[in-house]
Amino acid sequence: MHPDLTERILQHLETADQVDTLDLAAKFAVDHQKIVGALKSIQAHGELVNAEVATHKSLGLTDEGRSVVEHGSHEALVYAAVPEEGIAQAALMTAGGPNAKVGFSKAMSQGWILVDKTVTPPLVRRKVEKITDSVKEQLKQVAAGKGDALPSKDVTDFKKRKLLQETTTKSFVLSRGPEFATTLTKLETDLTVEMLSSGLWEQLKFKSYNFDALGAPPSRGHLHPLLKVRTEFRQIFLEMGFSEMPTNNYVESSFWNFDALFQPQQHPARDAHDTFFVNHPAKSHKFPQEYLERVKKVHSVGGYGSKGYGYDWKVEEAQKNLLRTHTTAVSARMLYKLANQEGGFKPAKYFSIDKVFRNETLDATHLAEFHQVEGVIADVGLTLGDLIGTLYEFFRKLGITQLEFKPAYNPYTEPSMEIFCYHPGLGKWIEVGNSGVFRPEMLLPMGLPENVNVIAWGLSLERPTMIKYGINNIRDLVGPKVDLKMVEEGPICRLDHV
Ligand code: FB9
Repeated sequence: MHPDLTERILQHLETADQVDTLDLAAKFAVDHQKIVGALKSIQAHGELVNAEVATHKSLGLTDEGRSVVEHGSHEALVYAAVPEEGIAQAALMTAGGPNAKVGFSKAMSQGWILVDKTVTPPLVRRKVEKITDSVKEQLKQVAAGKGDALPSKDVTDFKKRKLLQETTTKSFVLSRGPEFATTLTKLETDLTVEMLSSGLWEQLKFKSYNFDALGAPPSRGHLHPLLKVRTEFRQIFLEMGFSEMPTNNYVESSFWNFDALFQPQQHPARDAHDTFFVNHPAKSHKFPQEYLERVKKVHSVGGYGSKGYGYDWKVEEAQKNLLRTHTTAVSARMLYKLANQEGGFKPAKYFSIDKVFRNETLDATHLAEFHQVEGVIADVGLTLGDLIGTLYEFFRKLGITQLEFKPAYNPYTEPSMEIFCYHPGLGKWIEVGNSGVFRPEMLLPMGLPENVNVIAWGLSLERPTMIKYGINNIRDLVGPKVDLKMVEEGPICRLDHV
């Protein structure tokens, strides 16, 4: 919008009682939209002009109509394609251009050409020496803005042939308004104390409020994708009747992290190259003493039908503090409590979603810490079939229906299974977790009844989150190099519950 355009319009209205914005566009040789823009600006300054909406129907050329003006009508092109010696009709359909079929029938009805059937094959020949392409001439009239002169029957025919089209243009008929002026006064946007105290406000004009304006989005926090996916997982567990375990202790004793799970003290997982040991405090000293003795016994000489590992179990090893390597340490604590609670054992379903730490080789998808998602069910007579059925239900709620299980080994579960699924989004099979039935050597020293089995499974939170949000490198999801825009703009997480 030219700033002087508003004043040129107002000056025009000083002498003209009314004017159409289309005429102003022609007069000022500017696009009509610029006139409309200037009008909106004038109207924002008050009732300087009246503006009545006007609609104009006009004839306009279609793209095909413009092609006829440039190259000639379809019938004229067909006539021009007929040589002195004549031409087979099939050949003419090619030589006569993209609209040869329409052109042929129009040229025949105009008497410009004929079909000579006295020869074989029949040939199309010219019937007249020369033609006048009236269609082209009439459409040139429309292009020159003289469409009103066309006979109505021709207009109807050209519309039917999609050479002409009605166009409706909206414009405004302007006239001087009650607050007419030939210049725009500056609109104030703020009412100040000075204006009020001096009384100046009475001489000023104020910009009207725009109640449709959107408010400035307040700056606010944003949930990290991991937390969004955690919420979805938590919802699934709650829907399935699971209760969340208290996982607010990253530091754990080796006793609960390993010994309680019947993991032998020489197991490589307990080496410093796999586990982060804590120096301060280096040791835990408070354990349920009778339970500790039963753990010591089952490791060293066995019991409950097991022959144990046959080594000299040391409490000093069990006292060592570490950063928990799995949330199964928390599950062990919960199962011990379940076995020894007031009123005795009752069936339970627990879950946890929290950080675990492993001193492992780092790569694009693995850091030394990740969030483990774990589900645990304790009940009388549970079987591997119950575990498989529970896994199908759990993953169904994640949008996954095709599962496969592969026998695996864990020190604390037997049988154990790796879980694989066909991931529709990735279009391939992927590993999605591990699972198993806790061993009697783990459960019976806790004091759980002999007929109680505990099934459990685990997976990570990072892998599904990276897949869901299309992140390939774990360092783009967590750590100091994360682009906070990713956090801010990440969509809400909706797992495809099926
Ligand atoms: O999460 C894993 N993969 C996964 C999970 C979900 C997913 O998308 C959802 C379907 C929509 C996509 C992928 N994995 C386990 C498999 C692999 O990523 C693996 O490379 C990494 N694993 C971690 C441990 O690696 C050191 C994932 C983590 C894991 C593995 C096992 C357990 C927990 C976490 C366990 C357990 C367990 C077993 C028995 C009893 C109790 C707990």
